[in-house]
Amino acid sequence: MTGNSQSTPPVGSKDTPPRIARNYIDGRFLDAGTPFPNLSPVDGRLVGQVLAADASMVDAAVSAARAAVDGDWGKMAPSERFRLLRAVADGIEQRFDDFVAAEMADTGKSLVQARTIDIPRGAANFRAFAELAQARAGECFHTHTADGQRALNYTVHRPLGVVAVISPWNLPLLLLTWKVAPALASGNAVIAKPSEETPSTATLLAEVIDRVGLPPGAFNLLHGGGPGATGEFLCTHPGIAGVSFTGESRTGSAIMKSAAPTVKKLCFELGGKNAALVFADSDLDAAAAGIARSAFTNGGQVCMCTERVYVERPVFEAFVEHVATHARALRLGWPAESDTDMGPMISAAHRDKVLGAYAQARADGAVFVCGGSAPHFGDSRDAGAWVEPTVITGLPQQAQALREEIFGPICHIAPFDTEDEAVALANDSDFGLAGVVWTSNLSRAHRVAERIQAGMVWVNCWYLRDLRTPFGGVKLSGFGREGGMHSLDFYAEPSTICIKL
Ligand code: NAD
Ligand code: 6OD
Repeated sequence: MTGNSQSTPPVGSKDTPPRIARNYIDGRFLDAGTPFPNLSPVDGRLVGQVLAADASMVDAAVSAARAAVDGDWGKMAPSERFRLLRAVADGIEQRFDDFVAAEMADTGKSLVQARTIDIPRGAANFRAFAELAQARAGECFHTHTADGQRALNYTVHRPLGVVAVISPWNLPLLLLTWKVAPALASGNAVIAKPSEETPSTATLLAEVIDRVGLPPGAFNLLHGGGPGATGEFLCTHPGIAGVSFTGESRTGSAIMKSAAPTVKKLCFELGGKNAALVFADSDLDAAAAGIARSAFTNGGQVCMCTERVYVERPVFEAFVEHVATHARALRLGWPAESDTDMGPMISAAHRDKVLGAYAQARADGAVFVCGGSAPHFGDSRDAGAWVEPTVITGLPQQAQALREEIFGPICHIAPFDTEDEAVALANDSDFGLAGVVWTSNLSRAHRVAERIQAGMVWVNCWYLRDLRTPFGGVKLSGFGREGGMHSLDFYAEPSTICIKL
């Protein structure tokens, strides 16, 4: 998996010059676009320049994508399409080290995480959706009407046409390919817009796709910002049939408005304010380690991260200390060091937002059990976007830190007395993405999991994934589901064909 068989230098590594993230339209990398810098959140150094696509480049990408759907890509035998997608997975693996270096350079995430989660999933997404789309069956009915007519009714699945996929910065390749792979597998032409914070692995993906030889226009990559920029241009464009978006709930609301005049099909994976319930009968060592993992992985910058923890009162105090012990042990280090546990926030702006939430929690009366500020390193990382893993207690349920997504390495822990109270506290949120239950009582596990108003509930684990299962949220956490056939259902519409017999 780690062989770096091609010669391209890793993006933005210390010993290579900064690279330019170019747009990819109609099978060509373009030098056009307005440059903006990509800065490392580790120490503020320049990773590279990014070329933002303007409205005319969005038009060009939509025209190229349309031509691909109407031409070679649309007419290609599905088996050939699936072969190409598997070749993209192979191509990611052949350049595994380049992808890992690029993801670390943009985000500062640890080598271990990039190697074990982000990049393997980039390849796995292409394989999974090639297989699922290949296995997809239509419906078929022999129809006998009351007045004696007979017919054969069957369904075919048609791609939407040109789709835009817009992704965030926290799991850049994983979340972009989670959309690109099923969209292509379903026969759409895709215009991908990664976050402006994380252009590098998307650019490498375009290089892989180019080398694999998808027909020009089947996959296009546009860099740039959101409001009043590339993202909004895509969401208002009449040539785009659907938008799959992952990001903040507020952004989802803005995209809904942009897409409304042209009635685009939408799928939204939005923010979370996820709760974990820890019952006294659980394996408390496993639960504390699991809560720490679910709160601090990727610096708490994962949509399913647990920011609210409710613990059964008899074990509350010991449990708080147990989680804090895990938090204190986390090593904030250089991304490439193998013992680094946690990297920085994605940007100085996001660090300030997270520290602002810490300050608000303090003002609202939170007790800081550990963390609560920016670390001091005494080296160039002091110019980066770091915050300490933080455990707090003592806030009322209405405090801002328990209502709004922080998206940083923090969890608040509060006690509960009864199962009903625990469920009510978990559900007392405008969000409904994920939940976690820790218990060794099997009946309780089923009973409580079913009552949590969230798209995904993990019991005695967290972020254990099967790519065939539905993934998504309720309330402010979005609508529509990705994963398995649910993704394919979004990217293709069934059409019924009725043959009179
Ligand atoms: P964001 O909403 O700021 O940006 C996401 C993407 O949308 C970026 O590519 C951005 O350029 C684009 N964008 C922004 N405004 C736009 C507009 N008006 N029109 C079109 N595009 C626009 O989110 P972020 O800060 O990159 O990511 C963090 C957020 O994403 C958190 O809220 C997190 O919970 C959420 N998230 C959710 C999931 C999930 O599966 N539910 C997964 C990852 C992240
Ligand atoms: O693992 C996935 O498929 C997925 N969609 C993860 C989302 C993570 C959010 O930050």
